[in-house]
Amino acid sequence: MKPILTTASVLAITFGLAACATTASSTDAENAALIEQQSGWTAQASSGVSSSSSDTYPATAEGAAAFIASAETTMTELLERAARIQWTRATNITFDTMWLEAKVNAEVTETQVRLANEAARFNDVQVPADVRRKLNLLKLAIVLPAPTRAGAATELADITTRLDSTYATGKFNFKGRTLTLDEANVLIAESRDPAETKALYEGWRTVSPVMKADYARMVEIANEGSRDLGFADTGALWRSGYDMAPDAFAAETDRLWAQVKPFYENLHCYVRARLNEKYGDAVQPATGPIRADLLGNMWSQQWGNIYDVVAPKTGGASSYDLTNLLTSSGYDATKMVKTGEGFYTSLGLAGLPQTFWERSQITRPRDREVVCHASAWDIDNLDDIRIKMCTQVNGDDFYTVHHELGHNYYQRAYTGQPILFRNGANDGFHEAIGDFVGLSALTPTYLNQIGLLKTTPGADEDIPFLLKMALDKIAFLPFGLMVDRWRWDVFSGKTTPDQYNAAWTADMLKYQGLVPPGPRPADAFDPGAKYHVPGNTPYTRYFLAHIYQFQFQRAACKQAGWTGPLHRCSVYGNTEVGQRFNAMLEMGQSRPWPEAMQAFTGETGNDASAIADYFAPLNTWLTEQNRGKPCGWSST
Ligand code: X8Z
Ligand code: ZN
Repeated sequence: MKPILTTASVLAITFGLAACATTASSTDAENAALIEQQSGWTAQASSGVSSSSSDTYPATAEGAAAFIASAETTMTELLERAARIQWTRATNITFDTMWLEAKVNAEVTETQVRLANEAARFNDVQVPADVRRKLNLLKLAIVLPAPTRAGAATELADITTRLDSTYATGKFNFKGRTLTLDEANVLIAESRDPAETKALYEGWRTVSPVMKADYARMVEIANEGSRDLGFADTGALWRSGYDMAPDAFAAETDRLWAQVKPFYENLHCYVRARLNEKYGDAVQPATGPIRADLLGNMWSQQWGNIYDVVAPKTGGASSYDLTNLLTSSGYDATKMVKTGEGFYTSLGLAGLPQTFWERSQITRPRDREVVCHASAWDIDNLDDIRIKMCTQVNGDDFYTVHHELGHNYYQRAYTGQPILFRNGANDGFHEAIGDFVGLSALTPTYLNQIGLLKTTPGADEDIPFLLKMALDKIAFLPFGLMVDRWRWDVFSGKTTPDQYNAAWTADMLKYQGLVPPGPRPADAFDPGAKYHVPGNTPYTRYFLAHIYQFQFQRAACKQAGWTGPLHRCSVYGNTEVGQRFNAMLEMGQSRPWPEAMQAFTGETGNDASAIADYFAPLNTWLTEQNRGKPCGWSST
């Protein structure tokens, strides 16, 4: 069970974060007081207490423990059954598999909401801290709650399965060919013809207008469910999973963004100038926002694919082209996954089970519709771990393989925890594990060690390498923020359905400094063309992961005794680092996330200084390149 990143329902069953519980024994009220003292948060009351459990589980510490034991048994059975059905639908989308999935997802939501409400019976009961944490998790783990009225969970599940399947099966016409998203992704990465990139950008967005009405209805139902659980709206529920008050969490993301924004603006300025040089004023003006389709990615979220367009002009050195290295070395999809596994085993972690290889979907099957967006699954919460990808032999998917395996290794590390704690310390941690490994796996040193690069480049290649990394990692930051900024406003009602697309475009401009290649049609629903929106995967996790992975990298390299520049450090083969890293993973969600962070890094907070350390030489270089150029853009 608990696949990381697939449908709403799947996410609904990945447990979120509980409130901080540092006392050995506490009531909900004491717990709330403690958190309030630490973070200014006031716990929200739950309502809708079911009477069915009151006879079975008295409002005592023993009653609470028995209730939790029973909830854990219920969820263990239900989540495994649900995951097997969800896997079946995601790897074979038909009317019947959608029907089956919607049915089980409705059952999961109903059960979760019932358990969350029943947990509220113990709000004023003195219980051990781990029981309190589990009681809280029962509520916070629900991604899209339904209200308890008859039919609501079924309507919600029908909508979410339909949204996810519509995205997965989306196709459009391009130059007389019918393209899937994975084909379009390759073309937009490689094309340097602005007419083509515009057609690809706009073409893919023809799949989503049909989703808009469903999406708006889904927001209504989930908000009703969230309010029943005591949250202001679904966005507030999502922001409550970080061991701090939801408003404090939003402020924390603002703080982190303010720390990294100057760097993003520096990169934006440099890239805009180079695009202007290549395409001319008519395509890319020298000032103002960047045209979104010119950046080598369907959502302009990672820009590394246009490295060739923006590569430094002086010095002669260039960053390696990983896609070329993989294809010229005869890699196929399976070899890429085996290589990824090899990195994890070099850290002293066990190899993947045989069933991983038998049951994973590594490439797109030709005979049926599937969800291609990459995900990692833990079907039975024990050892039936799998990935589901439509892997292509290129640099992007080399990164994605390491990313997905990070999820699987986390899942396997925390199997020793009770089921309600088998999850990431917070969702950003889950996304950061594989990304951290990827930081080593993309170093020239490592690529040389595994025979992909013939030589290890010298210091003159540092700037090209860092530029390539920044195009992916720094460019991602505002995107990582804006997806949920848009959704938070939608869930709060600030953005109404008639404003959906205009608000999305405005957020692109505000955070990323980007504009679509042309006016958007009146029926456009561009957010629906990004997987995580119809898939209902909260997205701030990726923003956090882009901060955390550098904190992990800095700590790991320090443990390894590395004294060189951070971006050249690889922990490949370092079993000591592996052991300490795994100790953090084994904690799962059993403790507030700062404790997990501390266990590995010695730090207790979100800290953007590590990403700044990693990219420091590039930031200096970019400032130099941008000298005398107008930077920034206006958001109005
Ligand atoms: O969705 C993913 C992973 C699965 S959790 C492939 N990522 C985000 C995206 O593709 O938008 C990884 C980076 C950001
Ligand atoms: Zn992921």
